[in-house]
Amino acid sequence: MPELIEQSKIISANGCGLPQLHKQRQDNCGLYSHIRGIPTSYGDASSLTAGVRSFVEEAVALCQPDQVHICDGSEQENKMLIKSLLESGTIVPLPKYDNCWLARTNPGDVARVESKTFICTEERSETIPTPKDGVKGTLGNWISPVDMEAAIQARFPGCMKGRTMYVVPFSMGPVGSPLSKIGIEVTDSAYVVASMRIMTRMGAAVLQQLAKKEEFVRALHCVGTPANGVVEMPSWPCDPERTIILHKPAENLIVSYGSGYGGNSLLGKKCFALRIGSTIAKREGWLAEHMLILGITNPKGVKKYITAAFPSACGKTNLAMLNPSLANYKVECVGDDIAWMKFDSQGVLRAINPENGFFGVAPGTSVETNPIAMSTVFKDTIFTNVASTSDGGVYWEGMESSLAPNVQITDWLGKPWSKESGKPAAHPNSRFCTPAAQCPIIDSAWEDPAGVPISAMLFGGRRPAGVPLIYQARDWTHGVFIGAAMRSEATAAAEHKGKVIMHDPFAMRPFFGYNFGHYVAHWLSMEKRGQVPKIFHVNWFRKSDEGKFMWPGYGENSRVLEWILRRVSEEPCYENSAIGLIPADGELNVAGMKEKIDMKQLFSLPKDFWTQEVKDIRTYFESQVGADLPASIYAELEKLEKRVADL
Ligand code: GTP
Ligand code: SPV
Ligand code: MN
Repeated sequence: MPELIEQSKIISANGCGLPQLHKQRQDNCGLYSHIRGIPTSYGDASSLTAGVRSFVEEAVALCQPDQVHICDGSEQENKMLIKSLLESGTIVPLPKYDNCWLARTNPGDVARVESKTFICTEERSETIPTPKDGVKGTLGNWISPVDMEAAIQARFPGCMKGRTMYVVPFSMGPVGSPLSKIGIEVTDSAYVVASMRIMTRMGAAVLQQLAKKEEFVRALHCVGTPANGVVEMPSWPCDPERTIILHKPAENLIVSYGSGYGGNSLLGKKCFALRIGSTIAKREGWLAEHMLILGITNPKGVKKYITAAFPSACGKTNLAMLNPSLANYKVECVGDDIAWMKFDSQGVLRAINPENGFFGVAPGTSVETNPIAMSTVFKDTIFTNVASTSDGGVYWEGMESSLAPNVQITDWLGKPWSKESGKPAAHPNSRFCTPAAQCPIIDSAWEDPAGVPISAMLFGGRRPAGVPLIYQARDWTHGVFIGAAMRSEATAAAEHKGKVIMHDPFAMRPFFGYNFGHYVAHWLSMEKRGQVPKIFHVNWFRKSDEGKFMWPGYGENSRVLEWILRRVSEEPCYENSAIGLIPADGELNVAGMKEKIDMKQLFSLPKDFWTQEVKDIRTYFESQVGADLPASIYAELEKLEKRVADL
């Protein structure tokens, strides 16, 4: 981002949505104990670099907080934050565990809001492909610079009156790694600060790094107040009606208003690491993806790293922490949600996890399904919207077996709960926010500034019908096609209703920072830049006619990873199928499985299903992406259509 310093001048000059202000003189003692006349209640304003200072000054003038707190990331600061969160009733203690807290949000603020998330560019076509006439685009939302400015002016002036503005310096990736990037989030939510401290490298070290090289993404966040001035739930202020999440890639700027939840407010995550990140990656020739990163060692001691892109709530955290059922395999975790990948000077694709923690789906996490997560989250963790127990612990769907007898359960809304309630105790999108370093299988190279070398990439989603457990792409272009054609059942991670099968290309549909057609072209171009990994598609979620999962999943997925590793080392353990390479008869190791697996059904390719599938993919490509989709992807679709016709 070498142009950023230049941009910071431009931003100061033209306001970029924040009013233009005059530089404030430092006060007499030489310390910046005021910022534009507003006292700093914590931290040292003189530690701010010039660009950060001018961003904060603009934010102060716009939002008019009562005081400014400059975060240093210290233990002492965290204690203060927790104390204030307890006082406001935002969190309650969980005395059963060590330094764990439970936040209950306003029930209107429980997930990302894709419909209120916008990318701002001069031209609409830079942000989204042009859908066919009369078709509503589903590949992101565009906003013009004028409308973005108006949206800010309608919400932000004076929005922090009576509140504290926190200045959060954070690094995505290890501080100082050549693959890392820095952000400054300005927020009025102590919950966000405490969560950013877990999810990113946050505090004084980041400011010191900025002093060496001043490049950073600006992120402004406010929980907001409803237009009628009535704060429904003082412990969780928000403004769901007017929530808006804005990104301006040309200025590396994020502006988020109205929600305190997850990806809406922890701006380092989806807003920076994926939306803004993907635009930086396009410019600089690398990839910013919604992918887990894991290391897997086979019984011979050979270790490979794999990434996998599954849509939200489709199994990334679970796979990243896999406890292999196959003997003598070892999985280690580098990251569970986001991968930044770049070719090194040898042409090897290397990945870092830009995050520092896991913001994981709680329901379904259990000692049976993800014992590693269960041994990570009961220390130094902030839980959000899970249920609580009368013995000071947490509870969610899936934890039945670890529930102590005679405990009373209080659901995520704070109401008494029993199995007979007929509603889930924890919100389906309830989460744990926990430090990655605590994960017992965290990879020894997870903070390696050079990243880890990637041998294979997986795409996958929730496909109850028609899609087999595993297949391999024939080559890179075919693999990119598979990513572009991905579909999955909707989950609770966003505002979608029901179990509809949605297109979710590359598991990035809610996270593209620029036109999806151009994104596919960028992916295709990676093949010219270095050695590209092999690409696979997996589906743990195929169901039988009786509606049961045909594959047990979780630890048993190690069997699929074993086949992938064998393919990475070019073992001829495959056969051709209409959709790609699948395990040859007997080559997927199912020896010793508890369940009897109907392999024929699991790998069947019903002609009627695939005929409809290729039709749907064509309709989707033609109506949503049109001419922006590279011709070679249409050519892949044609090849698939021909093979499906021969089924
Ligand atoms: P985000 O954090 O939203 O990006 O989600 P994620 O992709 O990390 O999903 P996660 O691993 O948290 O899984 C979401 C849900 O899928 C949980 O309820 C899991 O129990 C369930 N799940 C994960 N892996 C499997 C599997 O192999 N089989 C089955 N049947 N369910 C799974
Ligand atoms: C997702 O929805 O993919 C998440 C959770 O990882 S959030 O941080 O809310 O985006
Ligand atoms: Mn995610």
